Amino acid sequence: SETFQMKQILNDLGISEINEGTSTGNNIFASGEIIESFSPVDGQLIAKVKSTSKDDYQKVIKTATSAFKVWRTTPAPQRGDIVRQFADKLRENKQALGTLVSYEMGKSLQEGLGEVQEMIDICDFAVGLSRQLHGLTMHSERPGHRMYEQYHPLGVVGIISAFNFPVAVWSWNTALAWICGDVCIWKPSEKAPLCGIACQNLAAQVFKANQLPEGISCLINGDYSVGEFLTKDTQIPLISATGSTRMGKIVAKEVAGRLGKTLLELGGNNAIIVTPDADIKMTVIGAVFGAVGTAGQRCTSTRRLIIHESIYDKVKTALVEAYKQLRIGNPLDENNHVGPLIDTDAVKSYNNALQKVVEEGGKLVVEGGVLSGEGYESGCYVKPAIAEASPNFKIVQQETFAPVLYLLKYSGAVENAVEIQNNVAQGLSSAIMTNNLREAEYFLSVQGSDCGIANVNIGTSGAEIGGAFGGEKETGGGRESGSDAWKVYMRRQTNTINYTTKLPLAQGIKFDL
Ligand code: UN1
Repeated sequence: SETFQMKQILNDLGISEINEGTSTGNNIFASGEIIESFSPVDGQLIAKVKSTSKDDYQKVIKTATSAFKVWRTTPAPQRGDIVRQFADKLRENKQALGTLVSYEMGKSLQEGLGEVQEMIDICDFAVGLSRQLHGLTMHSERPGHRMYEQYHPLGVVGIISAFNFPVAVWSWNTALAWICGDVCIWKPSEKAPLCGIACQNLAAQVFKANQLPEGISCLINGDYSVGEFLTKDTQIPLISATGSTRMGKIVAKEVAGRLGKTLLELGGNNAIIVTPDADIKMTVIGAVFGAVGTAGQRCTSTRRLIIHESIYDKVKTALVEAYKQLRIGNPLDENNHVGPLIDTDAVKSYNNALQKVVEEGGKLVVEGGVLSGEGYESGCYVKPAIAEASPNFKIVQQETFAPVLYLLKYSGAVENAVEIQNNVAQGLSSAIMTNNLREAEYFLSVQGSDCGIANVNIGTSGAEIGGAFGGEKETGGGRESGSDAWKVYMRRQTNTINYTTKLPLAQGIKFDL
C-alpha cells in the first residue's frame, strides 16, 4: 500500500514514468540522456527523467531572457502576490511534496515536511519584502540636487542545488529572486530530479493561472555538464550554487572568469563546544539531532564536539546511551530516527571516514557499519558512529556527508576550544553549550567563532529562514534566505538629479566656459 500511496503522490505532483526534464512553465521538453531516480529508502526505481541538451538549453535561456522583460516591469508587490499564491500551492501540497522529498532523498518524513515548511516560510518572508526593497537617500553636496539609490533586478538567475535539501534551497533563492524581478533557471541535483520536477509543476500552475509568460521559472536537468550551460553563459549575471567545496571552486572560477556574480553555500565542518557550564541534557539532544538528523547529510550537521576534559567522560557516556536508542530504518515510518544515505557512493565515504579515523589513531566509541537484510535492501542504511579523535587528524578536517561524529577534548579556558573550532578550512555553523555568560559572549565576539552561524545553547543545524544563511572560508561566503540577502539578486544604482538651472560640479571644481 506504500507503493500505491507513492504512485498517487507522484500522480498528484505531475510526475510520470518518464519525464521531460526541461521546462519553461507549460512548455516541457527534453532531448538529452536519461537519468534514473532510485529511492535510497527501498532501492526502487521511482521514475526516469530526460535531461537537458545544449539545444534545449538554448530555448530555455531565450525564453527566460524575454520573460525577464515582462516580469521586471511588473510592480514588486504584484510579484509578491504571485509568490503568495505559490506559498498557498505549497500549503495545499505540503504532505505530497514532503513525502516525495522523504522518498527520493531519504530524510525522515518529518524533515521532508519541515523542508516544505521552510519553502512556505521563505515565500511569506518574500511577500512582505516585495514592499520593502528599499534603497537609501543621501544628501547631495551640491545645492538643488537630490541623490538616492535604487535596486533594479539583475536578470536571469541560475540556481544549482544539492540533493540534501532538494526543494528548500531552490525556494530560498527563487522566492527572493522573483520578488526582486529576476527570472530563474534551476538545475536540481541529478540525485533528486523528481523533487525539481514536482516544484516546477506547482510553480507553473501559478504562473499559468495568472496569465504570465513562459520562462519566469525554468527547470533544466542533468549532471555537472548541464550546470556548465549556466556557469558559462554570459547572459546569466548571478549563479547561486549549493554543494561541495570542490564544486564551488569550479563554479567560482568559471563565473569569475566572465566577471559574473556567485552566491556560494558550500561545505561545513560544524562543531559544538561543550564547556563545564553546559546543560548536559540539552547538549545531548542538540548533538544527537545535529549529528544523525538527515543521516548527517546537512551542510549544518554536527561533525565535531569539542568537550572540556572535566565533563568529557560524562558527555561521552550520555551520548553512547542516547545512540543506543536510535532506530534506523524507513524514513517514512515516524518511529525511525535515521534514514538511509543518498546512495552507495555516500556509503563508501562513510566507510572511508571510519577507516581513516582509526588509522590516524582514533577510537570508535559507537561502532558503525552498513545494515543489511529486511528493510535495508537499498544498501544505503548505516549506523551512526562516534569516534574519539584529535582535532588535527586529516579526516576530522574534512567534511564527510554521513552520520560520523568526532569527540575532541580541550582543557583550560574556552579560548582553547574556540581555537580548535576555528582551525578548519570550513566556516558554516557553530555552537556553544554553556550557561556561563562570559564564555557565551566570548564565543560570539570578534575573537570567537569565525562561522557564518554561531549559536548559544542550540545545536548547529535547523536554522530559521529569517536570518541570512551561509558561511565563511571554504563555505564560500554567500548568504541566502533572510535578513538582507535579497540584495545579491539586484543591482544597485546611484541617481543624482539636478533641479536647478546651474550645473555646479562635485568636489567644488570650477569649469567656467
Ligand atoms: C543545507 O544543509 O544545505 O539549518 C541547508 C539547517 C536547515 C538548512 C540546511 N535550515 O539545517
